[in-house]
Amino acid sequence: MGYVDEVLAKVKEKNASEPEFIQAVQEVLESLKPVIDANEEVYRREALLERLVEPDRQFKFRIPWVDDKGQVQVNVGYRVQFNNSIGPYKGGIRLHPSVNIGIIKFLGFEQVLKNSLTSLPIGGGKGGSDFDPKGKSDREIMAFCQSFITELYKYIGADVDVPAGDIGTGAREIGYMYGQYKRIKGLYEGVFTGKGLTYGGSLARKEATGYGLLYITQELMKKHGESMEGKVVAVSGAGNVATYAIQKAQQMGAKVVTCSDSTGWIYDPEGIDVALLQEVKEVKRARLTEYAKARPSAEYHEGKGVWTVKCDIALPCATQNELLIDDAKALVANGVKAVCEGANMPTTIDATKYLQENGVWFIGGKAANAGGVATSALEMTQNSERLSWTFEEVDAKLQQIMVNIFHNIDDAAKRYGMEGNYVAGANIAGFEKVANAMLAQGVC
Ligand code: NDP
Ligand code: 2IT
Repeated sequence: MGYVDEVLAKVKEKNASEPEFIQAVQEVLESLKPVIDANEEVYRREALLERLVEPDRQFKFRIPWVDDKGQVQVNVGYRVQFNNSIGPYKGGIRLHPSVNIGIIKFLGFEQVLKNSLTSLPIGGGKGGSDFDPKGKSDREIMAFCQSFITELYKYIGADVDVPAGDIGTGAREIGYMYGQYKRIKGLYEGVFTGKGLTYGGSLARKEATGYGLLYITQELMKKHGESMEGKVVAVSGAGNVATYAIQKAQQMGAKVVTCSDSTGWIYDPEGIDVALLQEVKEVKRARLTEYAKARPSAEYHEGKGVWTVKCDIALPCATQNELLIDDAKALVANGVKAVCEGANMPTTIDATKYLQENGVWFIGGKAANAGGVATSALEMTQNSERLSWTFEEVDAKLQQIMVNIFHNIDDAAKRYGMEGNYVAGANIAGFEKVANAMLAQGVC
């Protein structure tokens, strides 16, 4: 058995109850085979892959908080510090009832390679809780966030581990978490990113993941002699990533005809009205039925269905494993040209292979959604300098970073004879930098 297969077999055996983690590792290791084969002796001796797939450390803790009825509630919190060979641990905090250690580990593992691709000095980590922010009052959200940080503060710091947003964690939650950290530590430091603009946040961070997704998609189209102008785009999700992906796609002249949340989806043949979507989701925190009520051109459907719509470009921006093999078949049958992942691991391994085998240009999340964390790193830089850059400055840097990522992953795939396989290219380019840093730093 080759080194990759041996390590993969061990990962499967040791983490049998963590299917998402196994999926993430499998996708990466299998595509790294040519690189590993070329360096097998050194990597084996150094146990490089065994070290890469085992987090540096992981924390699990109780989060007690009091709801509006006076009832004590208990949630579980996690932080996985995966790898800090190229910079402090960096990655978001997910608040969703589905959160467990396997989900946080898969996200942390992907974050290591994604952060490497940004070319900025950030390692990988991820955290979260099974707390469900839906339907909670502001006071309940604050009580939860304060309790979460009362435990987490021990493990984070501006040069140690810098959390940010993810599903269920936006500016409101980051604000409460930052306030509690500052209160306990007595330190005003850039320990979170995605902060409010009045206390150290960066302009364009809110937009960055969605905008970055479109900057790389545009570069992909350009390589294939196409542009975004006039393209029909299907987006899933209706949160932070989806909203700003839709906005930027429309600024580029495309028409986005769908969005979705966990209960249903919208088909709006005239193009999604972003201002209305922001009002429904960011201000009212309501369901997409409210969007359909206010927009005569929109149809609302219960359940899943975004990928059944005819489109040129599909951008999954909701959550993991939301684009399955049958969705991939429907997209191909409808003539999709490109699929770029705004979410983390939204496409299953078989669906990814089907899309690639049928000539669809596919960029995985590690590259395609790296604009969010890249801009987080720019927020860290601004905090260190005690300066804030203009929206245009940050946006221009983001654009350059995404264009560079595209060319790096394209080149990496070419170097190993896999031209056009941007998934392999991203895994290889992300891995090379981390692997070199790990080898240079010795056994640790
Ligand atoms: P938000 O919480 O803002 O939005 C998530 C959206 O996805 C909501 O519309 C939500 O619907 C939907 N969704 C979540 N879980 C499910 C589910 N199990 N089934 C169906 N729909 C679901 O999160 P973000 O936009 O920040 O994150 C979206 C994805 O992008 C995630 O995979 C995240 O890890 C990834 N990502 C985020 C970055 C960021 O900067 N925020 C950066 C890079 C990647 P509902 O409201 O009904 O739950
Ligand atoms: O998945 C991700 O890259 C994020 N949720 C953003 C992480 C960050 O630190 O900005």
